[in-house]
Amino acid sequence: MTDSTRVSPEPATESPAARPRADRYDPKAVEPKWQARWAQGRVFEVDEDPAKPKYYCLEMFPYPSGRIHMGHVRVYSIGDVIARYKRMRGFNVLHPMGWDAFGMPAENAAIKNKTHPAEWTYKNIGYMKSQLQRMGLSYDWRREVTTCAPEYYRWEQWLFTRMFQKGLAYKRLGTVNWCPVDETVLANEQVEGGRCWRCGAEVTTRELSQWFFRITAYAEELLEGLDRLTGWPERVVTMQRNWIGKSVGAEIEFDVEGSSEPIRVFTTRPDTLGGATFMSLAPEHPRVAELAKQGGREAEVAAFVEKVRRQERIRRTAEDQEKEGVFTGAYCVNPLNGRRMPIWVANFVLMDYGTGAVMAVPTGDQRDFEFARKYGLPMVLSVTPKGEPPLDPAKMTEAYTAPGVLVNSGPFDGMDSEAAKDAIAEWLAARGKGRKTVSYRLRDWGISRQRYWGAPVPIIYCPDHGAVPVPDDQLPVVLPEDVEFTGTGASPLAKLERFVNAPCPTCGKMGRRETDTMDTFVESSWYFARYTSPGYDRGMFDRLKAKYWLPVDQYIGGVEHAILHLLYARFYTKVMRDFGLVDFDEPFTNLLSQGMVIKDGAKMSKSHGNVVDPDALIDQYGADTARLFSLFAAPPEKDLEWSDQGVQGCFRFISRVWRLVVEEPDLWRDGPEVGVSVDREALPRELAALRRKTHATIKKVTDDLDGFRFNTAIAAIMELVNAIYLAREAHGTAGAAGSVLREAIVAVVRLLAPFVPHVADELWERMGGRETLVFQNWPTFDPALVQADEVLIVVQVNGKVRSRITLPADSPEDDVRAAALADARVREFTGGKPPRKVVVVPNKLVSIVV
Ligand code: ANZ
Repeated sequence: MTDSTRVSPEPATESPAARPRADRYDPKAVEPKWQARWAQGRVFEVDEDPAKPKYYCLEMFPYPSGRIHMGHVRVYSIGDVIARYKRMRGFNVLHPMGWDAFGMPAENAAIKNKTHPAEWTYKNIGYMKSQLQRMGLSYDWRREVTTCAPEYYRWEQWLFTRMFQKGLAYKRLGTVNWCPVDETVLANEQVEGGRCWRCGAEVTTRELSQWFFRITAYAEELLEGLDRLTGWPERVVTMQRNWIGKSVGAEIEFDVEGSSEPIRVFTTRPDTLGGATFMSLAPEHPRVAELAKQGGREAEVAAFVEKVRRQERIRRTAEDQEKEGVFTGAYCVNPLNGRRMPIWVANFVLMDYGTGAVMAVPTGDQRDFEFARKYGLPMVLSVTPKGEPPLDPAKMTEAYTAPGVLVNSGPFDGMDSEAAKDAIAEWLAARGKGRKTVSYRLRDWGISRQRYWGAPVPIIYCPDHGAVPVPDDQLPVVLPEDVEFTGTGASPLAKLERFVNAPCPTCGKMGRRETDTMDTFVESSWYFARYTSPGYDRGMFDRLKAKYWLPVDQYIGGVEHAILHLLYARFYTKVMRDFGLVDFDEPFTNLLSQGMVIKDGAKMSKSHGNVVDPDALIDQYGADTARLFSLFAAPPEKDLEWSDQGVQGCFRFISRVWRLVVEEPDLWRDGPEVGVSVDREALPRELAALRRKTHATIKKVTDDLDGFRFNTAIAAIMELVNAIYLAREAHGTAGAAGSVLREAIVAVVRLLAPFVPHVADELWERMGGRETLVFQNWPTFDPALVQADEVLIVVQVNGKVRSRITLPADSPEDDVRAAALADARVREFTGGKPPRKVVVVPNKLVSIVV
């Protein structure tokens, strides 16, 4: 359980209805007023200011689907608290917002409702922007970036042409989802349970020529860089590491009987080579047909390959998947011992990993073990446990995969298996039969989409010059607007002759324009840089401005983007760096991955029918309550369980703070910033305690905000508010009590400013504060008062120090005496007997005489 659930925001007994109406907290009056003031004062607009430290706070921008949902409320509240807090700490804060505006839903809507994707998208943007503005988020709206605007994707096309010239963008065959009924390519999102989202037909795959970004060229750097991302959650770093999937091993060549072309395998266990008894090829391996022909088993092999093609890729590699294969009839030769090895085709070998060929070692690898048992293939031991009699392959029930010593391995017999990995790789290398190598799971990034609503790939195919990049002065290649959406056949762009027919930029001969558009992940790979100079028309961004603002100091977004978006943005950053556009390696110094919003045990979503509409929430309680609840109900990285009572509690808490200020106008006669001028010694105990609590709370909220523990920060403010009510009841508001209360209430309002900015500004104004809290300094605490919260008291027995006890400062003398006498160390010396004399020096010393 978190701290925040232990502190009840408000005793349920107090009823706001008891107050006269004019004094009531009314977010409908407060919030629009302050939103207008902020906009008028342009308080969130920032420019480069070398005199101030910069802070770039960024939340992942939304897809303009139509309306914001509670997940948006949560992530944007988190980002806004950080931005507002850093502003109060004196940073020059860049906090922008924009729209990830290309993508399938707009096109699907066009097919269904006959509205143009652009119209649908811009309408949604307009509405969602008004929703975000109602939340009082502190964005510099001048910097709004919309990725479907030609002025944005122009620069993406510009970089594409550079990447093409450097070989970082290239075209090759790739697999796409294909609907045989609509005769169209489907995006992954359009495949629902293996069927076409539109017509329900079973989806098949097709090989199409596609564009790729060579992200694998950066595999090692993307992996290594993870070690330096100390501001990222460990779990995201681990997910990226696994996705890149580096394996160190060897490539080994096996001569094929009756062929001059050897087959290369990739293995992480060259030490097991002596136990390799057959070879397994991926069904898609280019040598399969030739070998089956040579082995006279063409029909069997072709039937098997066709069957595997229909199996899903994930299924093929799952551990419980039945291992299946077929013999090609051909043989190769083990380079270590000359053994003849049958060549098989197996469903669990994938073409896009390693070399698509595996040397099978049934005694060392579990899949090979099962495969060999099933098809009666030979088993030879090569690694066996150290210091034990060798295993007997006939009696093994599973493969032996741990390290051990080598047997049946010729010159390497008796060698430690770990040492043998290198030794065998070197032995092979010396004979031209292999070499040490590294393999990555990471694949090149397929960016081609056979869709309309995306940035066109800026290439023209010329009969003489092949693929020619569109020159800079012809960019952007603008997406034509007057197209027809049927959802069937080729992409709408391919049917548009006006678009397709284009002269070759090199020779002027009529060519054909590329009709593929780019994956929307390309736009989101660099938008953070565009915010630094959104209107810039001489490049992707103004380098000087980018130099001031970048990299992003704090990035915030859902963990569902832990791999692809964050990996692509890291890759793109390194590409931009290598083109001299930026001078850093990583785009996001710190990352916060917020949890989901849950209701009734399930993720809040339309499909679960448990959605709470942010508009309704704001209508009823106001944006400040919506923000406060989404920050209070859970730590940011955990899931947030929706609770109507929690929302009401947050509203009541704000009302309670409101009353503290408006019920005591006399406290504010001289404004909020009058210091506390009271004789500390003369303060009644509760008031001294309240002062300490005020300063301790400032310290705690500051520490918690630095650590993004928003929920415990809010809980601490709630506790302070409770203490203020108690002190006011006991001591009234006159004289010294008034000045201590004032100090406490002022602290509450200022500490609340990042969380509930509208009501905080309103109260600040009612207290006589100047302007808005946006630019007020963050409150500071008196370290002496914070330390004094607890004191260390020395306990002497007969004049000698025997123990030390910690007690709340200013504890009553009786409490101190009792605690000292009960201390275990003290009792050793008093023998538990009643003392002759006890002297208490407050907050310092207890002297016991026995
Ligand atoms: C022989 C061997 C013996 C292997 C042994 C393992 C254990 P990781 O660690 O994931 O990189 N392999 C290689 N390419 C493959 C492909 N395209 N599809 C399926 N499996 C493939 O795995 C590397 C190991 O996976 C390689 O090492 C190879 O099997 C298999 F006792 O080679 B090994």
